[in-house]
Amino acid sequence: MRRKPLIAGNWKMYKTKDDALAFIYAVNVEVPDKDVVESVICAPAIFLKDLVKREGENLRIGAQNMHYAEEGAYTGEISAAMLKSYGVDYVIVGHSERRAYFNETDETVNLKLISAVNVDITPIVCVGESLEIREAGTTNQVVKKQIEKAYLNVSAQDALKTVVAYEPIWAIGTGVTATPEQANETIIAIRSVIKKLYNEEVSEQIRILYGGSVNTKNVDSLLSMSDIDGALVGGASLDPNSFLTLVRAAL
Ligand code: G2H
Repeated sequence: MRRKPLIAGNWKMYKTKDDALAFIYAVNVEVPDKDVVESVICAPAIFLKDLVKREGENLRIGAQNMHYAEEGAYTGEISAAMLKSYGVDYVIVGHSERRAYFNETDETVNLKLISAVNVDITPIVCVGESLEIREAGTTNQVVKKQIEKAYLNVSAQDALKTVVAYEPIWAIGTGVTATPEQANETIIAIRSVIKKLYNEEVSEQIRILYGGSVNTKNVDSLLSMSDIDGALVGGASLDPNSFLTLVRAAL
């Protein structure tokens, strides 16, 4: 892999405060050098302040969602500037669970991407197809549309400040992983969309992760593929030893 690998845990709605702190204490000192592999934990919003306070030299903390507006009458929401003010460095945008259950659309993904980059938070922009689409053979067209809409009005310079996560919906939390070849093939297609939107430099430099039932057993084969730059990991990121194994696989 020519691009710096990134392993991001997505805790989703798991753990209590004590669990979260125990994880950080266990993992912090063991995480490899951030100049070699970026290690990120995207935690529920309520834990962010405590986790950022305790993050070590090599671990970074991310949020799982944010609102796109700078500020306003949006009860219950959190802005990018609020996240930044607590030292949060990453945010997941457009995860399929948010698209499915919380009305996230390609349009809000685009606005959130722009808003995150504006305050120097790295958005991890999720795209991916349903099983129906995979079986119909239209994965590349669907993912192309998602990317084009997510990056609308985003300059090449700002696109380079983002990370893409390709997460086929049929592989999320199901135990069914896309084969390394399937994942790589779609990620190559995403890179060619980015090349068309911008240029070769952006498409070669932007990092694209795979997500969907990544675990300690399949991570090596996924990361060995030419265009997979890391992983967005749900279930297997909850246990400290499992997370560390995933991160070390990217070394
Ligand atoms: C996909 C992934 C993390 P899991 O949602 O974003 O979860 O690894 O549990 O499939």
